[in-house]
Amino acid sequence: MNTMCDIGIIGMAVMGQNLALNIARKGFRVAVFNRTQERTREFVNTRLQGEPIVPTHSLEEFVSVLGKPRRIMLMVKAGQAVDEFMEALFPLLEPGDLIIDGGNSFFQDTERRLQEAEKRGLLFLGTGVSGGEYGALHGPSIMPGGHREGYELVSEILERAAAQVEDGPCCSYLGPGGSGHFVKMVHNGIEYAMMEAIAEIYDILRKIYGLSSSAIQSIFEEWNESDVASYLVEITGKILGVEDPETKKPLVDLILDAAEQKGTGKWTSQVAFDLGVPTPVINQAVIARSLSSFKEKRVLLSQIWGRKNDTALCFDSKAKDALRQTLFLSMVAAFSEGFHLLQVASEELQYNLNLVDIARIWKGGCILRARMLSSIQKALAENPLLIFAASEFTQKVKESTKYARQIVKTALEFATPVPVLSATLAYIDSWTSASLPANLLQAQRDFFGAHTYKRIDRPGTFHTVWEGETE
Ligand code: NBP
Repeated sequence: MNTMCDIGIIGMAVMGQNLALNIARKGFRVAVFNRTQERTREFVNTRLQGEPIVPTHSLEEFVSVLGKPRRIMLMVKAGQAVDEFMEALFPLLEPGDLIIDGGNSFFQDTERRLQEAEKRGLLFLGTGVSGGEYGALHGPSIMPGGHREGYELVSEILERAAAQVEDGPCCSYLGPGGSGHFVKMVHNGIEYAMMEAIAEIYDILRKIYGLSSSAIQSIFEEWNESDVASYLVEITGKILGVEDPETKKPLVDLILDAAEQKGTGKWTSQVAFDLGVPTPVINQAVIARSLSSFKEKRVLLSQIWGRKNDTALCFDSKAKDALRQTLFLSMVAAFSEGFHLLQVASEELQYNLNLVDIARIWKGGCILRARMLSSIQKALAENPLLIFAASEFTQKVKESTKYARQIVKTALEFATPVPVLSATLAYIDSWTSASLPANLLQAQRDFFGAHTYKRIDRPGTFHTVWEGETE
């Protein structure tokens, strides 16, 4: 019997442990290693139930138990840890061996690492893994990019470990270079936007309509059977139902309202700016997290402003429907921005991405999984400029826009900030406006900087002396 391992995983924190168990339960033999040995020991002692998992205690031992060509997956903290492990692995590996970085690495780091691996004759895959702890164990969405020959070496393992949906495993080779991590970064940007949209709807429900957490819980549970059905709506319902064991209050009411972030949302916005792709909904979600983190200053200013949270509106089924339609619109806008960014990146960075396939592998296992992804697959197959403009969506988006205007207006009247919901409207209204006030911007630019402008009534480039000569 071959006792060599089919794959090795480095990094035994939550993701590495669960992925190792998942792969082993599919019948593959998995070697594991962690910088701090205690973590490996604890994993072996507390979680193994006869799975074919081989704990190792040095990198040399780890490499020695792997079948050739060796397949090694790093599930460590993104950044320096990945570089350190790669440096340590290089002298132990042979040409044709494969390193997979399964963490949330920045795609430009992945491009660099791929070249470093290539110089040594090694294969490299930068692979996004979405689904958190549960997904890693039961089937995540896996987004690999890099050397195609590398993917061939692990396709069977990754595709069997991935979540399965009606049209296949949620894992597919995405493209060359850092494309896998690029797609995962955009996935996280969309995730930020959807989370913030849900949070803003929750805020309206509790502050303007005065609903309790348990009443809001029922609404999200109901919505999870509708056009906004998704993992994030589902977990929101569950979260709102959890009681703090000590105080017996809803736990969510006791959590400090200061959001943290690890950077993938910010990278999405930064890259979108670099590529000239408008992503206001995602950007506002990133900004909302940063602003929330200034808790003490907000408390001080709210006292100076004399802000009170008087609830005033009566909640009824019309309001509930309008809020659902508003959430639907923000979700579609977030996906539109994300797929637009992927489309432009695919051309600019020569990733040759298959957007329909990306929508498919997001349908299961990952944080973005949502009922609307089946419609998004169809919309993308039409190859529209933007998803919300595809025939699959136009009518419904137009309809939802009317409701979103009412909701955003109400929120503004009550000074309840809804940056993502209002950015959603601004995004759709801007894209569907034949005329924007950029004519005035061009005039201003020409006034102070002689930047020139174009006219609508004749070709050419023009400059005007807008007032008397300055010299
Ligand atoms: P963490 O991101 O918390 O990283 C912990 C692991 O990194 C441990 O194995 C730790 O080893 C190792 N590590 C660190 Br920290 N610094 C190191 C260094 N300088 N050298 C060597 N090893 C080092 O783990 P995670 O939450 O399981 O996530 C793993 C990757 O997957 C990350 O890139 C993460 O962004 C990504 N991801 C996470 C999730 C999630 O839900 N958690 C979801 C999707 C993707 P030690 O035990 O010796 O400290």
